[in-house]
Amino acid sequence: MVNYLGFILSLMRQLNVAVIGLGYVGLPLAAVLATTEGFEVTGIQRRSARSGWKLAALNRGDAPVNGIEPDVGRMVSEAVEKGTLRASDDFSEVRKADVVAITVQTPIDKRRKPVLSHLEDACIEIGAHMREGSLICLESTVPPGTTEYFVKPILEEESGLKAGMGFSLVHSYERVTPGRIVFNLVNLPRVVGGYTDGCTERGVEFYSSFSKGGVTGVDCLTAEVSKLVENSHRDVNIALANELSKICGSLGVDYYKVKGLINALPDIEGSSNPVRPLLDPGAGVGGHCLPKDSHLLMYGTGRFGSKRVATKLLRTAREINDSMPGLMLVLIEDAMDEADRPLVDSKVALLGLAYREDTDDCRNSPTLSLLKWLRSEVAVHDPHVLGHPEVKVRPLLDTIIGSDCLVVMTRHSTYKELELPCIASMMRTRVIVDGRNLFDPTECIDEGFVYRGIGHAVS
Ligand code: SAJ
Repeated sequence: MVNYLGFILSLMRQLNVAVIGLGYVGLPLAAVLATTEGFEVTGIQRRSARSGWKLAALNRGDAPVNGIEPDVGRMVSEAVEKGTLRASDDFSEVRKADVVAITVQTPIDKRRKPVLSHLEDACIEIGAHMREGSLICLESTVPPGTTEYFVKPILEEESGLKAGMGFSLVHSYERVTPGRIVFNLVNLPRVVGGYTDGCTERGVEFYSSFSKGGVTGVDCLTAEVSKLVENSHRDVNIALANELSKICGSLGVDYYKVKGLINALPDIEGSSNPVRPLLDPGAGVGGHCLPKDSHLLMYGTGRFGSKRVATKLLRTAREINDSMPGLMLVLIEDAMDEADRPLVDSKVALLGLAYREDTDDCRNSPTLSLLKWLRSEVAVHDPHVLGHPEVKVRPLLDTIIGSDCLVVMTRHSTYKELELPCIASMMRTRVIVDGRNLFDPTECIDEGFVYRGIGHAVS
C-alpha cells in the first residue's frame, strides 16, 4: 500500500483535512489539527438556522463553545490567524481534502432508534466531491455495522470509487468529554478500525501524526463495538452505584462511606484481589454519549447480529439511570413535607442545568427531566449555561434568595465555594436536596437545614 501520508508530508505540502460537522467533537478535532504542523483544515457545516452562526464565529476566530474548555478558543483564534483553519458550508471543499473526518451527530429518536439521516446526508455530499485516494474517517459514534453496511455503500455509489481501492475508510471513535475535550483528544489512546488492513494502516498513520496516546489498528466492526461497550460499561456501573445507593439509603447506611472502603482496596501484586472501584450515584445520567450508546449497541446487534440477544442488563441500567431525576422529585417532596411547607406554594432553586460539571452542555440533562415534573415556582442557575431555549437561567443570588428548597443537580466547581450560613440567611425555608454529594450532610443539619441527599442516609 502506497504510504500516501508519508508521500504527501515528504512533499512538505500541508495535509488538507475536511472536518464535517463542527460540534463538540468536530470543532476540537479541527482546532487540534489546525494547530498541528503540517495540516490545513476546512470545517464544513450545514448552514442550518440552529448552527449556521458557528461558521461566521469560527471564521472570526471565535470558538462557539463555553464552559471550562481551556484550549479550544485559543487554538481556534491561533489557527484562523495563521490561515490553517476556515469554516464553510460548501461541501465542494471536500474536493481539496486528503482526509475527511465525519463528526456529525448520530442521536437516537423517541423510540430509542438511531437517527442516521445526518450521517447519510453527509456521506452523500462527501461521496459526490471526494477525491480518489482520500482517507475517510468516520468518528461519529454509530451502531455496529454502520461503517461497512451504511457508510461504505453510499460513498461508493456517489463517488464511483471502491473502498479499500479508490479510497480508504476507517472508523475511529473519539473519547472526548466536555471540559476535557482537547486534553482527551490529544492524550487518550486511539482506536482505528479499517474496512481493509490497508485502510487501517492509513488511518493509524493519520491519527499517529497528532495523537500522543498511542494508536491501535483493528477492523471497523471491532472499533464500532469497542466505543459502544466502553460507554455501556460506564452506564451500567453508574446504574449499579445508583441502585446500591438506594439499598444503602433503605438500610440507613451512607453509600459514600461504603464506596470509600471498597475503592480504597489496593491493587497489591500477588493478592489476586482485583480492584473494583464503585462510581457515584447521582441526580441522573445526561450527555450525548451514555444515554444513547447502549441503545446503539443493542440496535446494531439486533440489525446485524447473527442471532438475537436478550440485552436485559443494558436496558435495566438505562431504566435505573433514567429514574434518578424522579428520585430527586421524591426527595424534594419528602423534605418539604418534613419542613411542613407545601411544595406547590414554594420556590425551588435548582443549581445546575448542564448535564455534567464545569461544562455548558445541556444535552439530555437530568435537570430538564426534573423541570417537567416540578409544579412549584422554579429558579434555575448555571455558571456555564449562558442561555437555553427552554429554560430561563437566572443569576445565582436571584435563584437562591427567598427559596424554600435548594436542589443540587450539577456539581459545578463554583458551587463548592457556597457557604451554608450564607445560603441559610438568603432562603425562606432551609431545605437542601443534594443530587451530587456537594454538601456535607452533618454540616447541613447542624446549620438547621432539612437535608436529603442521594447516597447519604438521613441521620
Ligand atoms: N455520572 C454519574 N455518576 C458517575 C459518573 C457520571 O451519575 O459516577 C453522570 C454525570 O453526572 C453525567 C453522566 O453520568 O450526567 C455522564 O457523565 P460522564 O462523566 O460519563 O460524561 P460524558 O457523557 O461526557 O462521558 C464521556 C464518555 N466519553 C465519551 O463517550 C466520548 C465516557 O466514556 C468517559 O468516561 C467520560 O466522558 C469521561 O469522563 O472521560
